[in-house]
Amino acid sequence: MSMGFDKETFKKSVLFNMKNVFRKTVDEATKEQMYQAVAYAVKDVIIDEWIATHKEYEKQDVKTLYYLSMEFLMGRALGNSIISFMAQPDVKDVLEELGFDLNAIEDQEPDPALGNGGLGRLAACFLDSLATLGYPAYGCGIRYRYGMFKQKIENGYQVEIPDDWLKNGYPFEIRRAEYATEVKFGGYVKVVRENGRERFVQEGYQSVLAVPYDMPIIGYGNNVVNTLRIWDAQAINTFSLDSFDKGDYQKAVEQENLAKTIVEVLYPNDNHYAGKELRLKQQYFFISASVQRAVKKYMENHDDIHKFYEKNVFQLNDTHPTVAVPELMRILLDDYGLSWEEAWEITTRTCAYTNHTIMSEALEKWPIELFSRLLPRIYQIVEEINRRFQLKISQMYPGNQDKVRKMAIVYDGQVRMANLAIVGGFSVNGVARLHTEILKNQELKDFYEMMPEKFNNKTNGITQRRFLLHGNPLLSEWVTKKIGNDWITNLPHIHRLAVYADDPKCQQEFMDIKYQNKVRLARYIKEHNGIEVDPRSIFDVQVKRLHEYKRQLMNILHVMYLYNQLKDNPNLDMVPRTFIFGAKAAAGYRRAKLTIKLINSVAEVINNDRSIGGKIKVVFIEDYKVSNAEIIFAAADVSEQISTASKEASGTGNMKFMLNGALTLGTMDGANVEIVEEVGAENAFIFGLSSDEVIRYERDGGYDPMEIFNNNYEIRRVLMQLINGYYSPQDPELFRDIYNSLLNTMSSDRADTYFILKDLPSYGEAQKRIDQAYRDESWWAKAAILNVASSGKFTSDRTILEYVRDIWHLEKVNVEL
Ligand code: GPQ
Repeated sequence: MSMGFDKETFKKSVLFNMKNVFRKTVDEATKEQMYQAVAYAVKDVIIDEWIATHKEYEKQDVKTLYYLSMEFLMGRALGNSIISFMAQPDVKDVLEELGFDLNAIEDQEPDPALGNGGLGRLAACFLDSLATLGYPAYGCGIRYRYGMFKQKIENGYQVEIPDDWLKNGYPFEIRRAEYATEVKFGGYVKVVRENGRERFVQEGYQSVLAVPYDMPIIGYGNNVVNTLRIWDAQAINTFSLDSFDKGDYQKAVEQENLAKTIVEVLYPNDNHYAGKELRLKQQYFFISASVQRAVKKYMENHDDIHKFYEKNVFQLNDTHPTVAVPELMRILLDDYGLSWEEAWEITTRTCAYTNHTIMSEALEKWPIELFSRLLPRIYQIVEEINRRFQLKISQMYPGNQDKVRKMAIVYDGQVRMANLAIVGGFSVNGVARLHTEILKNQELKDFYEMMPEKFNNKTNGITQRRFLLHGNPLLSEWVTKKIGNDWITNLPHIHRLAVYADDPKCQQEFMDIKYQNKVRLARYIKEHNGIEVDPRSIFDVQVKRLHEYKRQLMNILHVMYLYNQLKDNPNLDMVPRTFIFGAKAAAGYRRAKLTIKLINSVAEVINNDRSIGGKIKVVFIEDYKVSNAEIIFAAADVSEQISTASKEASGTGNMKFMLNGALTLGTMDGANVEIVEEVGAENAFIFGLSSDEVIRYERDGGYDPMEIFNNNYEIRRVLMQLINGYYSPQDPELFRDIYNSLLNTMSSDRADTYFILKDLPSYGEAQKRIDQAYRDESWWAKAAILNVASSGKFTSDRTILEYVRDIWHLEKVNVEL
């Protein structure tokens, strides 16, 4: 037990908070009120540690990491917090004494979904590991009024419902009005001459007040509580406003509106840049507030701004926070009066950039017109960074205009944020070995050649505290019984499980646990989808954002193929299979949404066809999110990681499945490569083109999907079913766009951009191998246990230790009570 948790005190605290917040006794309380009262009681438990942690940081004058991210996909806090101060059994008891079930109470909490997918969830895992390892760190982000939308499926179509997560208040957060900060937009830059020097002042601007809310990030069993600081926007008091006094009523109203709209909603795009003005406002809003605050905090205890980088490091989570580079420059130049050279030295020693994709549609390129209108002073600084950098290019590569064209920061009417992030920092990292190699050798080749010392790899990881300890209590207890509990903070030790992989009794125990977890998921599916699934069937799962490169379409085309085989031969010898999908499509991504409709249409036909004897079921789980993900990973037999090789930077779901004993069905892409390296190719099902092959086809051509269509009867049959109304009798044209995307070269893109037809035959082969392998239960159990046992590398604790060692150089802090 840590954190001075005491069962009786906790119980009193629940009763006290129930009375104080709701004026109720527990027997009058709803489950939702009980959740709130328990959450406040949790805050009571950790508040002293939260204070003590920051006292200790101050006392030791530590170096601090600011993890700057537009997204933090936290998931629910309650269950995870209780686990962190190691009081789960006691809290469970207390609630039972009060007549409540802990699981049901946890279910009352809305998932704070301030993120889209992998990138936002990675940030959340990193915060968990940083606190658990005892490193001083802030997460800095936006307190979106509406997070990731809730997904309903109506008539097979995705419908988006606003996520009003703050509706009942969020008990874990604390508003910190004392740190409110002004952020300025628009206007123009005036040059004033002051004792022989030029000074730049922004005038005629609109501004908003950034107000931070802090959420506790609780380390596991170590008394450390870090902070996720998310910024809300408020109008600057309109009546003391200069422009209002001048009668500029219009401007006062505009500022009011700006504040309201700026944090209104998370953009629901994953791996996709939409170029919206409001998005750039969001970026500058939270970056300006975070950077201003970091500088102020530093100067409260130090007197030399020149050494800022010794005590502060900014990690940019993709290019979204890249305005941190010119913003820090602005503060150093304009507020502290440093020279350009001094400011640049500090900035480039403070900032570091993580790249999360090579997908070109994700590249942020802001039109100069928009950028300079919204951020006039920042744009000036970017122009100067660019001017000096272009000069450097010309010095290094005299006369080579091609280098300038490719590497310039401002070019062709656009501000290229990735180039700015690379030039403005001291580190550039990819998120899996293969991804980093592709960055160095293809996407960022010119930068790598010019500044190889900046480039490094940090293979992603996940927190085992949420995705095994919390999400899979049965397996968790089993692992602990076998090897002790230090895997919770030292995942590589889970390798000690390997010796049990061959033991028939252990295999049986493992399969029983998997079965119980499948029953739990089946119950969830029955409750939420009304579909019955058989927990004895193979649970074959693909859950992740819907994107063409992730190839959910290939998965469902294969299901259509299998169904055809079954219709031809109802006695086909196959292990019953439940194909489970979960995916949100960006609201404006039409083909992705149509793919959801296709999956549901196929499900409708197959699930209602009695003639196939229930050998295939297809389930689309509504509203895939962190809380149901925990249940899904625990129940999976097969983990579908089937992206076109080279396209998935890393993937992190793949790691969560592995940790829970699912076998990977995947391409040699992203972190799959390293997963296979750890567990052995014989314990996974690998198929498809390699990244080199994909890149070669993309460069040289030579792939014609029509050839496959013409020569492969089974594939042709499936494709024809997309346009003959087989799955959409009322509207045979419904899936024409999907058909076209695979075959039609009339569109501007190459047909079958993601090599779905090319990989489909080898995918089908791999699926057959799975069918065969599952029949040998002992083999399967062994392979599954070996997957769990080999997952040690993929803890985010390891990832964080590597960031600390190579990039951040933080010191571990001990918090004694
Ligand atoms: N990723 Cl650029 C996102 O989730 N959203 C994005 O906008 C971008 C990347 C993912 C990426 O697709 C996965 O392969 C990674 O595992 C993940 O970031 C974390 O690095």
